[in-house]
Amino acid sequence: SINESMKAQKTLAIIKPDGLLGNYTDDIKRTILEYGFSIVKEKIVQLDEAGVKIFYAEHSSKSFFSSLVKYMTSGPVLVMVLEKDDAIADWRALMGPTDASKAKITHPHSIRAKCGLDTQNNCVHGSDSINSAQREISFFFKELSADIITEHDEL
Ligand code: RTP
Ligand code: MG
Repeated sequence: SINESMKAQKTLAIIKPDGLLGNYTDDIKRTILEYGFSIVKEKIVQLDEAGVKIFYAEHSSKSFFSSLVKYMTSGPVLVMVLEKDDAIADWRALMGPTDASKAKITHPHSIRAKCGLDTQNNCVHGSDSINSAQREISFFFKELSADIITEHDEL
């Protein structure tokens, strides 16, 4: 079928607490749809410390980790599964660089340039690889993890 031949890829996107608080959700979702993604799943969640520590485990030894945990638990987030051809790379490109203050100069049309503030408060998350996308999608949406091997299936 056409759908099968297009090899749509899924990625996990999060509108972080500053994004929800700043009322950027509608703008970001409009941009997502304009760029040809479909929003397969979405839900609002309040993360707790334990959840963030698992979700961002790769950063557990970084100096900014405790600050990141505080930030990501400071309010609700909107979690979405996005789908399109090359969804992982295309969503990362649309978000822009991690440091939103630099994004404003180098990638002024990116989401982080428009909605973010600095290297921590950058409004959105995106999976950075196929493995991350599978792990992160199954972390939030267990029902999509049937064909995915995950080490976090207790959540
Ligand atoms: P994300 O995982 O949220 O999509 O962001 P990213 O790939 O662009 O950046 P990453 O290196 O994975 O960092 C994860 C999140 O940690 C916060 N951070 N704070 N204070 C700091 O120096 C610092 N560096 C990173 C940001 O919220 C970043 O998005
Ligand atoms: Mg990352």
